Parts: sequence; C-alpha cells; structure tokens
Amino acid sequence: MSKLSLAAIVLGGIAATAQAQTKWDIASAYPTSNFHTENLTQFAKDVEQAAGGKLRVTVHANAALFKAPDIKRAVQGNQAQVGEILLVNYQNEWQGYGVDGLPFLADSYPEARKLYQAQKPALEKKLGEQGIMLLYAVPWPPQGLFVKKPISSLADLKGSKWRAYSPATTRMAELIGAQPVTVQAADLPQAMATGAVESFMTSGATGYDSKTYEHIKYYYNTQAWLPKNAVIVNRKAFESLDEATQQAVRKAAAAAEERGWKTSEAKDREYVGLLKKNGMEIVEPSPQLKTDMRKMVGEPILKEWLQKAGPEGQAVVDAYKKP
Ligand code: PCA
Repeated sequence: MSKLSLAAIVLGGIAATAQAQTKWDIASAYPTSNFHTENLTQFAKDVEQAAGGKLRVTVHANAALFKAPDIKRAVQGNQAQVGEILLVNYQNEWQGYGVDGLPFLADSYPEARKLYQAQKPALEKKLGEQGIMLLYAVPWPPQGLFVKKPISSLADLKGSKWRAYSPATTRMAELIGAQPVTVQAADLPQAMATGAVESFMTSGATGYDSKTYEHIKYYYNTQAWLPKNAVIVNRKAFESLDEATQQAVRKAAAAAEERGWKTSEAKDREYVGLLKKNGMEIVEPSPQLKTDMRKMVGEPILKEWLQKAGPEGQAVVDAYKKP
C-alpha cells in the first residue's frame, strides 16, 4: 500500500470520528470489581472497538449515575442510554420481572438457563412496550443465607432484622417472622455497620463485595435462586445507530451473555472461598433447614406469585417446567 493511500485511510477514519460520534452512558449499581461490572466493561470495550470510533460508551459503576431502583426509568427516559438492572427490583411494576427471584423455582445454573429461555419472550415484549430492548442478562450466583449465629431452622430467625432487596425477600421475612428492611446492595455495608440489618440472603458475590465477613460469621450454602441482572438499552437510542453499529452492539451483547453465565458459575466457588478465607464459616444446610425453606417460603411465595402474575405467569412457569 502506498503511503498516500494509507494516509487517506487514516485521515478518513479521523474525519468519520469527528463527524458522527455518538456517546452512550451505561448506568450500573455494583462495584467496579464485581463480575457483572467487569463483564459490562468488556461489553463496552467490544462495542467501541467494533463501532470503529462511531460510538463511545462509558460505564458508570457503583450507582454513581443512578441508584439501582431508578436505572430502568433512566433508560426509558434516555438519561442513560444503557442500564444494568436487577430484574426483581421491578416486580411490583410487573410480576414477570420477579420470576427469577422466587425461591427454589430454579435453583441451579441449568435450571436458571431454562427459566431464562422460558421467560424471555414475555420479558422482551414487556420491555418493548416500555421503549426498551434487552441486550443480555446474566444471573447472580445462587443465593445463600448470611446469619450471625448458627441456626437449626428458620424459626431461629424470628425477630431478626432482615435485609430485603425484592418483593420475594420481603415476603420471606414476613413468613419467617423476621423484620424486613429494604436495602440495595450499594448500601449494604453501611446497613450492617449500623446494625440496621442482621441477616439476609444474597450471593457470595455480594457477600464479598459488601465485606459481610466483618459483621456476619455464617454463610449457609442454600443455593435458593439465581436472580438476574439485565442490560437494557433505550430503543430509540439503539435505532438511531447505523445498521453496522447495531449489529456490533448485538454481537457484543451475545458474547457478554455467554461470558457472563460462565463467569457467574465459575466465580461462585471463588467468592465463597473468599468469604471463608476472610473468616466466615461455610455451612451446608441441614435437611431440616432445606425442608423448612422449601415449605415455609418456597411454596407459599410461588403460589402467591402465580395468583398475582395470572395466566401470563402461569405460562412462563409451564414453559419452564416442560421437560
Ligand atoms: N446480589 C444482589 C442481588 C442478588 C445478589 O446476589 C443484591 O444482593 O442486591
């Protein structure tokens, strides 16, 4: 290639960049070192690279741009073009957002994948009605129980201050006679430090991110459900990209979804290992505790959800249970 044509290509590239660079902000509510955020950051890099300078994407982690429960509305209003949302945060708006937060409905990675496939058509339809598109979704690792003292049954948690992050975790507190307090992950360290919360269920990931080991000694490996984060985009913002850039975004999203599911599963053990290394006791739940949890919280919460979610919810559960 001649020097002249190389220069023309380089200059052409610069001109294109100067002409039409779109800027996207991505709102996320979790720490930079969290695996979801790392995955999101890789997604942003992949998009930028594939878009060849036409799209600049900035990830704002740690709820710096919007608090977790406000991210969806921010994307709807295009204040953030892309957002990472915890789907169960929006269950009160539409029951379908809460299906992956139902205890013991889908409590392993293969089941969580199956549930995702079953819920996806309804989820995409609902988001579509709200001017949003789903880019990808990735589960948190299975939810375990963090408690200060060893327990033999759920009755031991009566009266304890229970951190909730979803309608199902609030309902769980009520069913076991604990006092629910809604606290988003970003505020969890402080809630523990001030004694506002004493026990909760979440993943080893959030347990580690929140330095739970500084306040709580026991982690019961209950593997109770795998709630998902969904990365969503404002539809108009997406549609204003040229065809090739839209394709680049879709491709990067598909890769992020694959990578995210793998990382979530691989990191589950790693996060629990880190809790242990930092002094926590990792306990396998007794058969009694497991039965308690299914009977006392799993079954009633599913039943109540099906009543509220109606035929649409039933269809998702039926599609999930189909062999
Ligand atoms: N971490 C988030 C949601 C589920 C999880 O593992 C949280 O605790 O808020």
